[in-house]
Amino acid sequence: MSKPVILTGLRANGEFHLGNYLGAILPMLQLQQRFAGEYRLNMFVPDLHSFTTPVEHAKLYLQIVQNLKMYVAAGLDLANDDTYIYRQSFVAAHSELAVILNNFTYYGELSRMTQFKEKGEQTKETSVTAGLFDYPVLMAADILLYGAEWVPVGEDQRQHIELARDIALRLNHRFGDDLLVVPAEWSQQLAFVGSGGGIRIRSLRNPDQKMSKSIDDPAGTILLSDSPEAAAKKIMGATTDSVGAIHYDMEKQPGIGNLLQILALLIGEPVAEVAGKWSGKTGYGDLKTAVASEVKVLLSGLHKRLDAVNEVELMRKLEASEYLMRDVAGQRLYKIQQAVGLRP
Ligand code: AQP
Repeated sequence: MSKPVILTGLRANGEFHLGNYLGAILPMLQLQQRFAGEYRLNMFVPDLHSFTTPVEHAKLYLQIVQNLKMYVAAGLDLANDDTYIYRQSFVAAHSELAVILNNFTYYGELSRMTQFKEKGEQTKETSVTAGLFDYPVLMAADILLYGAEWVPVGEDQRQHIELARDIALRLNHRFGDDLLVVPAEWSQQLAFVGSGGGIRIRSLRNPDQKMSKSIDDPAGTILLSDSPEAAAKKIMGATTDSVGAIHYDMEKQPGIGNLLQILALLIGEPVAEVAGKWSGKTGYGDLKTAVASEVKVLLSGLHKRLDAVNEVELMRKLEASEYLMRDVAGQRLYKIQQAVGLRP
């Protein structure tokens, strides 16, 4: 258990989309391959985070299992002994630590979180909950409980990683430097992940907005469950611009930039290289066709592997990981409880 820890989680508030895959799942799988044996890998489902925005509760439990199956279909190697998959709500220490950390986090800090402001706007009619406001503190607990220095996530989670760092530094300053492992700075996180870091896939219909599970944007969002043909159609209908020539300029041509980014990640080449190949070309349709073809390959492969996932094996791994994580997290929680005066 002394290996350095890489940790990431994806809420189960809906089906995964292409942004989740390219921004979080793929980087994690690449890290699993690159660092097998050297690092411990925690890939968990932050299920308590799932209803910080509205969900259909009756479908949540099945959605969680379905999303776990998608990790495996995407290539997560369950046989790897350093890989742990678990559900946050099955390890009670997450919630307990979040309550403690709440008292070391300031209202002003949480009010400045862009995700809170954006999601608050989206859920206005149904009212914003304290759960949404407190989301980054629970996320800090998710990270700090396991001493994870490396947390590969999409660009939208950057502020939350920075807050987790601030909270860890604050507690260490107050109670001693060996209390918590401080997550690495954002620039180091990006360098660690390599080309997969800092990614923000945009909606195909509204490229000023990120592709998202909770925004009702069916034509702009490619779900991993979409049929390859339906997904290709969405790509072909993607909003572009009237410039008339392809340039990688996210300010002036966000729709084109988004397509270039998706293509680069799918074929595993740096976006600068892919953008260079397409630069100045006038055929937006050709670019869309190239992206659509790669998306079709991805989805048909995923669907085939999803059907073949052995659910019994998956549940066995899940329960064994949860059993172990309760112990790992419990030990760290106890140290923190001692530091703040709750234990002798
Ligand atoms: N559009 C995106 N581009 C790149 N990465 C993305 N992620 C989410 N959207 C994009 C990354 O996926 C992981 C899932 O995080 P989450 O489950 O907490 O969900 P989220 O960040 O709130 O975004 P979602 O999945 O679209 O859900 P909504 O918008 O419904 O809340 C994270 O690593 C995230 O960076």
